[in-house]
Amino acid sequence: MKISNAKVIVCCPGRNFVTLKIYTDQGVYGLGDATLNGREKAVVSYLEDYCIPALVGKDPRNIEDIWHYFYKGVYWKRGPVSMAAISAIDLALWDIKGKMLNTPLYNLIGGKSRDRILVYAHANGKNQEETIEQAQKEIEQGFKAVRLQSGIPGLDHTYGVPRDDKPYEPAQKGLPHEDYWDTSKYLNFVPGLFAKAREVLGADVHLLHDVHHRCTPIEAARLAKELEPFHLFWLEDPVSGELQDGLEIVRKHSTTPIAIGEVFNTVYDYTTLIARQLIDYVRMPVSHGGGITHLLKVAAMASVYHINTGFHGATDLSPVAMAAALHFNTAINNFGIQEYMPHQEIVHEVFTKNYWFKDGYLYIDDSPGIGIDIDEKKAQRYPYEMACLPVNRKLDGTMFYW
Ligand code: EZ4
Ligand code: CO
Repeated sequence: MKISNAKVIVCCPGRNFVTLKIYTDQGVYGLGDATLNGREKAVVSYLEDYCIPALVGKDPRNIEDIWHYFYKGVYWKRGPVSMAAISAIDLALWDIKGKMLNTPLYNLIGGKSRDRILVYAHANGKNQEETIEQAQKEIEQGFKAVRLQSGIPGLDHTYGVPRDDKPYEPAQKGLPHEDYWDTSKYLNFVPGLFAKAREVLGADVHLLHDVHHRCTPIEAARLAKELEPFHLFWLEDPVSGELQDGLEIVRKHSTTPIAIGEVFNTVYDYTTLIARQLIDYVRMPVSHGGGITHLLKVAAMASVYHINTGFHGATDLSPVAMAAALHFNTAINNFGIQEYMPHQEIVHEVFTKNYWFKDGYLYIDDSPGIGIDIDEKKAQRYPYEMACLPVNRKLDGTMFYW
């Protein structure tokens, strides 16, 4: 069996997606998600100019060898662009294997550890009241876990909150627009939000929050400590992921669980955090962290330290990545939770959907492989539109983390 060809499909049904399609000489093809929000074209070039020519002629059944060909075999390794490309190749190859063996992906990586996948929703209001109201609506829809992000008094606009009445989508057309930020306003506000949320929503619902890399270690420690009475499911990215020793300071001061890694791309981003038990959840998704092949290793290492998964699942991960994550989550023992931001309807004009939400959980059907298809004609109707994530400045203009 041989890979006969491969191509990259770029489309923008509401937002940009990059999809890799690998064809075989047996008629079966596989799909992988190669979307890197705001840097899509870099991955397209990496795939088209360097990976696809080398893929043609290889036996698609040898997933481990092909993975290492593009990782170990390449001198310039790691980094989000090359790892998004490797991830897409890996997902497409697992998709092919599942289709060839006529079985869903989860059966190839251990079978079912569970029938349903716990997910968390996003409540993102312009102020405390609106955020808690939105959370209530989501709980009424059946969600057992909700992430709270709120507008901050004194700040024009905040991460996680839509600018208008449209659903939240951080990438905007054209060059990056500028957000403004003030950590002390943020730190003064967030504990009160969660105090009120617990009072209104009760003790049972899981509450989460994303700091989005914006605190120094001691600021993050203060926040994690002040949030302790409200028993968060997790506090995400309390410090920038590149500052790993900073987590030690947060850990020393608080028992609030910590989730990190949506911007990570290999196990080497995690080895310190896992082995020193500085985190509780790994967030690196299958579409950025080397696909199924590499995430199996990360999850295995995490499991040794009783650390669970909680994959990134924002709208910039295509339905291919979401379905692949659901197979992964179905199979492994140390699954924790899955982020779930439903795609707009227009996305499913292009991508099929083999998963559905019911009463707080996502379910996936047993179609072979990953189980998602792409309608290329429809994809063509929505051509790529340059869009970027924002940049962030402090109120005095100083460049900051977004
Ligand atoms: O900012 O997906 O936890 N979720 C997040 C997301 C990310 C975007 C970046 O592309 O932090 O909202
Ligand atoms: Co995040």
